Amino acid sequence: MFNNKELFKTVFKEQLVSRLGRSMEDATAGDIYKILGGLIREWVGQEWAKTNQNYRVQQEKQIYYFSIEFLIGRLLGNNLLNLGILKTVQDGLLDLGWDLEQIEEQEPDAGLGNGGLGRLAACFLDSLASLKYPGHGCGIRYKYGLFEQKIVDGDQVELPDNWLQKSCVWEEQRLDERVEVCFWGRVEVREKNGSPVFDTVNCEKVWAVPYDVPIIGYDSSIVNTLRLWSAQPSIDPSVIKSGEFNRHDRFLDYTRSVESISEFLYPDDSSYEGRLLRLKQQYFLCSAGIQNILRSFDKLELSYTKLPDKVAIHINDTHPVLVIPELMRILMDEKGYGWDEAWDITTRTVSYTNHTLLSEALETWPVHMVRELLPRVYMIIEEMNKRFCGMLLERYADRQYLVSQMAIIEHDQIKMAHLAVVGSHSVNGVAELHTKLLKGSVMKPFDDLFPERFNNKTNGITHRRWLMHSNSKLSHLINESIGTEWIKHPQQLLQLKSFKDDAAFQEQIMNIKRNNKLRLAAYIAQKQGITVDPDSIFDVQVKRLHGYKRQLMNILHVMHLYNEIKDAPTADHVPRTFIFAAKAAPGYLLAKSIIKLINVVADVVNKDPEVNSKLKVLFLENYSVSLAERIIPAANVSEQISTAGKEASGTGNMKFMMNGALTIGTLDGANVEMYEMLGDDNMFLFGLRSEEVLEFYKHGGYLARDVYEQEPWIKRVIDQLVVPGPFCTYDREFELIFQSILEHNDEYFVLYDLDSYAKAQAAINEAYLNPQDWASKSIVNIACSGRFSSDGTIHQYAEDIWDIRQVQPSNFV
Ligand code: 26Q
Repeated sequence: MFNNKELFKTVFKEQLVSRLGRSMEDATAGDIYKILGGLIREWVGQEWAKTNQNYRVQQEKQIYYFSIEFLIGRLLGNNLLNLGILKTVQDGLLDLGWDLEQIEEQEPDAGLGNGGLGRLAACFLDSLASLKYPGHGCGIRYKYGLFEQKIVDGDQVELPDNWLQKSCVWEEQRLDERVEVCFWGRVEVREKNGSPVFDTVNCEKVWAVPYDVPIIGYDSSIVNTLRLWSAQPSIDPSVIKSGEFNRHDRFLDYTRSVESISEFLYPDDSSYEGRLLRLKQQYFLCSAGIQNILRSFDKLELSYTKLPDKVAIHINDTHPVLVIPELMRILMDEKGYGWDEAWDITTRTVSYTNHTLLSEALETWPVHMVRELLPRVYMIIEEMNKRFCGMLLERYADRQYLVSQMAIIEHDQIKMAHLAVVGSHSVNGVAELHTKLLKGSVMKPFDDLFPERFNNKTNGITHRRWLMHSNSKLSHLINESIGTEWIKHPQQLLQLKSFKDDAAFQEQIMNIKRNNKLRLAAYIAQKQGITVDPDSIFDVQVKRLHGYKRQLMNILHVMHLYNEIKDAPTADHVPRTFIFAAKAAPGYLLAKSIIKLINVVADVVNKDPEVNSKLKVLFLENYSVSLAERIIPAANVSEQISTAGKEASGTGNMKFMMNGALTIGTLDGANVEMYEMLGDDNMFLFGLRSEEVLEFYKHGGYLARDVYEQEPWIKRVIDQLVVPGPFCTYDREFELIFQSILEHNDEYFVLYDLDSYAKAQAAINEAYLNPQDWASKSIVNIACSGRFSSDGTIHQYAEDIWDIRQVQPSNFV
């Protein structure tokens, strides 16, 4: 049906009538979306069932990717692309009077994540299915995704993201596969055949109900599964009769507390209740996921010692680390294994990725909290700690300090990263520099102890979503120039290098970019009523708002440009449009005041007729996957300006590169590997190196106040934060920002790097004045970006960590 436009149109119209009771003439865009999504979901059902059946029959080893976040965004466009039916559907709908793009916009973003870590999980699922690997996601079906951001008078306001309101066309509830998860209770020990047996009594039971989302591979005939768990009350009628729920309000309390488990991504953790809820979420995911894996494994009728041959479990940061004690618990308490055997099975099955070196993001949980909520799991963690410390004591008899430094439990806190390293067979960082720093700093003693465990896997992005879907014109131009082999082998994009000096190709590249800029300009005009000049440099910084990402440095530089223009209004300036989008964590006040500052500066700059033909500033609200897909193809300049050593990898950097933007950046995260390919000719580097930053942290020697006193233009912009003037309406308006720099000595070296940043920005202006040269650099960026396809990353995980193989659907029964 989907390969024949006329047939598609006929079926589509029939469905519209039979399912919705609507004729084509009366249908809304929402109706069209619903019918189209439903049709596709049904159509992939066959291949979904076939994939699952064959995985079962052929007993292929499966990888389960556990993540507290899956930032998958919209699925319609990508599913059409991967199924190879985009064109038929697009043309068919056009005949019926509808523009596919408009239909795609009907789909709410599945915002089940807040940034890089969650988006990486989504890119990995796309690569797994496209490369025919048996790999699935395991996550939580949050009722509300990451908050919707509104900007009101320059301030961020958070609204709930009720993405399921209109029901999700892709998901399938599988009630028959629900499992029970237990909280609280008390552990009782009894003896059976001379061995202790542990029972948890009086626990609170919760149903974990799976909702499956098909993950469709690109031209692969593989449909893998993202299984999202939802919490529902589990009430045994006998319990109600027995009187425990004789009071209606207690029943309601229970129901509320259960449903809250899968209600919000990142519950507010400023209170004890909030933190407890987060811990509940983590265990809920781990326990449901592990029970589910073991249930499938049971069907193979193999010994559990064979589990690592059939299953790999990967944990995306430490949030799902409780899979380790949970697997131990089931193997020992339910399957009858002893500690050593269970430990061997568990560690050979689990692997772990670290995504951050920031100390505030390294998870710890108070012992009492885990002990109360998960008494049996706590006993197992305690035993792990005891055994591990015992081993350390023997090995490091002369260096006892290492024992407390490496312990899993210390000062009544459980260190989840230590638990992850000790309980898994592989630990990886997400870019070469990050892995080097991980091995050399926070994880140093672990790397000394288990050197074979540590490895690097540089992140990647799916070129299907981030190039083929979001920038289809560029994708088609590439096909015309180097053929289509790059689609399956993205490293082939390197062939584009031979076009870098081809004037006709350069012009085509620049035309596509200009069209993308016009499309973004139209969006901006519609949303904010502001016109932007498509011939200005579109300079973009879009990512979570965080001190280390240094959006502040960017906006301080913009304030400086404003000052320069005001000082010499008739001087020449290369016109620039600075575009920001970012969400700040609701409780992160400094980040919120940076959002406010950006909005204030935007307002001043955009309204000043002396300035606004040369400089514009936009803050686009509610940054999300779909907004990223609109913004990134339109960028000329990509801002990747984190304090060196702080950004584990970054993945936005790769998306911009793949879309032909030039990067202004520090030698941080994966920027280092981009630079290795691009060199000084094709990237604008500036700022401190990570070794220098570390040296300052260790030995001091940096005083932000010195820079402030010695560089007049910097003093001027810093003062403008607190002295009434163009950007500050009342005395000390941006005091928080001012203090973070001068009182707290600029933790992220914003002032230190500001001058070198301004010089790199000036170099960009120079380069932009030569359009051929700029186009050539842009082409080299696209050509080198294939190295950062998540396909390459997934092949490495598959081979080095998971030991899984690509399947051949042609052999499917
Ligand atoms: C930790 C403790 C308590 C509460 C929350 C958290 C928490 C939540 C989310 C800690 C970290 C995160 C998310 C981290 C993240 O997104 N890291 C990014 O991962 C990307 C993929 O590897 C990298 O490219 C980015 O550099 C990294 O910042």
